[in-house]
Amino acid sequence: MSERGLFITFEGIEGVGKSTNMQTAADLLGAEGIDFIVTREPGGTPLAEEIRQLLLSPREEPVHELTELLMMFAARAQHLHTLILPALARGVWVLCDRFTDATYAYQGGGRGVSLDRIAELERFVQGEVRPDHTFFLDAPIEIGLRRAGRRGQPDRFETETHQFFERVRDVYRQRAEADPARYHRVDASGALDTVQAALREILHPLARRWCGGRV
Ligand code: Z5A
Repeated sequence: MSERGLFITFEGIEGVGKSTNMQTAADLLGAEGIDFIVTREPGGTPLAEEIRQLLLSPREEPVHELTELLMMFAARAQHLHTLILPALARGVWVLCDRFTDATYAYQGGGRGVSLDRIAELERFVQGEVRPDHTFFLDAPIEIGLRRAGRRGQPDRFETETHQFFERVRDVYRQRAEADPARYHRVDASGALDTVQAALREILHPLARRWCGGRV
């Protein structure tokens, strides 16, 4: 039986470089001969991507924070149980752009939903499943928003206030500090090659150890 793959997530405020650095991680795993998939939340399966569209589209009707929360977890249930867990069971690594830490940060920190309520849904949808490692790419809000601002039409989250993103970042930081075994905080404010080097320095030993355990 193949060894279970590792579940690696990338978190941080928008524009910090999650997608860019996931590509760096993918290149490293490819060079090590590790099978992996790259996916994202909300989304990752056709149904979950449809929910993503509903969540991100700007709309006139105000979206209640509990509706948003439940839609995040509805997409996650589909993604986790039909794509992520089967891949991990086959010995495939999963690189995921955001996961439940984003719910604590955005719906909890940003929207003010109780963190206990989020924890209840996390247990309900995921049982004991948590990412094995989480790269928390951290940079001041101004930097993330400036990088993200180079793109087109803003989505429903991108129009939020500076204070909203400060609360989001605060929750990420608190969670990262509370569990240093899982979270790897990477300073994402500097030049891209410096950030990529920091990421490789953490990921490379994990990949080597996993490959060693396989032989
Ligand atoms: N959301 C939620 O509320 N609750 C949840 O549970 C989940 C999500 C799962 C969609 O996420 C929204 O869903 C998200 C939170 C909410 N909204 N917000 N905000 P998303 O992940 O699809 O959207 P995003 O965070 O806005 O992704 P992004 O803007 O694409 O950011 P990124 O992936 O971190 O950045 P990037 O695309 O890699 O880089 C942005 C630009 O900066 C690009 O031009 C890069 O070349 C450049 N870059 C990257 N790194 C550097 C460095 N180091 N130096 C200079 N330039 C750089």
